[in-house]
Amino acid sequence: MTTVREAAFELFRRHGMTTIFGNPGSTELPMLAAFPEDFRYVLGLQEAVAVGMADGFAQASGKVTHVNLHTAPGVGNGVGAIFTARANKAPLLVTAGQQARRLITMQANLTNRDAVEVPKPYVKWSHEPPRAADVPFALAQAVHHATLPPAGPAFVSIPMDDWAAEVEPVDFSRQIARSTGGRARPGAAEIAELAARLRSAERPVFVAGPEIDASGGWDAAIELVERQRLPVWASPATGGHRIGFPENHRAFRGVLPPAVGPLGELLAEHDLVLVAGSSVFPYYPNIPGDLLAEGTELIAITSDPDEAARAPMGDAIVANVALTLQALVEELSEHPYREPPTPREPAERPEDGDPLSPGAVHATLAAMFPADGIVVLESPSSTPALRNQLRLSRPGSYYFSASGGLGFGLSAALGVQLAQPDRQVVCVLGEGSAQYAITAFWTAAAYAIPVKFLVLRNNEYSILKWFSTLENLSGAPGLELPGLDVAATAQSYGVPSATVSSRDQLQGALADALAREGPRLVQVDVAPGMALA
Ligand SMILES: Cc1ncc(C[n+]2csc(CCOP(=O)(O)OP(=O)(O)O)c2C)c(N)n1
Repeated sequence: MTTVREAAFELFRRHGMTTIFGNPGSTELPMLAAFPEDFRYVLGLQEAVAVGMADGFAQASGKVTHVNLHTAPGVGNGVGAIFTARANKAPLLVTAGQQARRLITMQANLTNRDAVEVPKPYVKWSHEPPRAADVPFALAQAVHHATLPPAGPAFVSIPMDDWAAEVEPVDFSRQIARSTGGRARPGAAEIAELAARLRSAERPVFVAGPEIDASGGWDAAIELVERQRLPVWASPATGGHRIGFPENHRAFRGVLPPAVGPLGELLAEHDLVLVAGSSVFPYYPNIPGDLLAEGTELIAITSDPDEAARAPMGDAIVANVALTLQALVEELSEHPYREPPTPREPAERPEDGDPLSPGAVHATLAAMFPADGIVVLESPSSTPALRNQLRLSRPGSYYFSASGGLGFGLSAALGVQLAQPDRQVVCVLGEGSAQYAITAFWTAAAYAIPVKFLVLRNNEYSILKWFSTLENLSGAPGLELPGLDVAATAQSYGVPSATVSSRDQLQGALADALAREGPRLVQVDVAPGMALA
């Protein structure tokens, strides 16, 4: 006979899930005891950090990733990060310990009451197996749910006495031998029709969404855009958790505004909008206007049926984004007469200012950014400035929280770096955002994860002040953040840190951080306010 524990670890092995993120409690010890040597456990000191690290690892490795949480309070701590992982379409197996079966009904201490209900709105599947012997099968199902499109988290609650129970080896072998694939091609007729609409459009435009990168459609998107001479916009930054098109390409125009009115107006000059790999659209905030101008048509390509169904306008093709773009490329040759778009201006270097402007900080970073570097970004009021100054242009170079939930950036950066050890991860944070996952600095130091952190300190929640003005709201408390020192905090967790205020100091500190091994942090004092360039 095989134990649940042996069966589960064999299942994890078969799926390449040998890195487990987590925060343990007594309900998880039976799973973790005698931890196999071919597995690696990455400890987060709070569950939101463990989930965020797993999210970054899953996205940057393209593999389903296991995060193990402590019973009810641990799952509760992790829920905000699970919500973000769902928005990011990160394939996660989320497991949590549960009280021993015979003690659940009497609600002994640590019982996770109605365990499957808590994460339910934010996971694709939530389950507590009815029998110990079902645990490996439930884990297998969760892995398939997590990876099939749209990818996302799936949850299994596991009573702590199940691990030692026995399973039928035959059933188990059948279950772990299964593989599932969801890279669906669009129908030939759909492709022919879309190609014809694209060919005959007068002023078409391409909107590049995060799923281009996640599906491996980067080269096909470039080929299609070049052949058809399309101008390109990135989908709004609000839901754009990855970059879908090289931002230094001559066809690239910029990042779409996220609110209904301005977005509709910007697209009004086009008769056909082809959206690839984005919802239509991750709107925010509520600035009313026309969703789309009279005379503008829209077609979206997405692997997510929910995105296709909930779009307020336009047609949709539900299929793998990369395969659909490749099929379009095969169908379409060079457009015979359309003019290629004129390249936009290079980014202007904003005035340094005193304190430094966020744009000047990002221009400084851009000048020394490693060619194959990766940015993990959570610096809300400087997001547009970073996108404009860095103009990232390689696949897998950018990760951002699609849900808007903070705490993703700092933790995900560690997961991304673990998944991509040969590329330098630079994590750009606001000092307010850093607080939501502050204990991740300990993991960075303890596991020598060589992320370089750049923290912009403006002593306030700048973006919330900007939103207040935009929405004509005044008098809100709680928008000032005096006296935070992320450098001192990170240093106390073991990450060598520096604080700078001038451009020369910033240049020196960044160069030093990039040249050294291990994690390093540079905190820079910046002027408050929204930075658009
Ligand atoms: C979990 C979570 N709590 C609260 C918010 C609301 N929120 C959005 S941006 C922001 C300010 C972040 O501050 P900081 O990182 O200093 O960035 P700045 O706005 O100053 O650029 C807050 C609190 C959120 N998005 N997520």
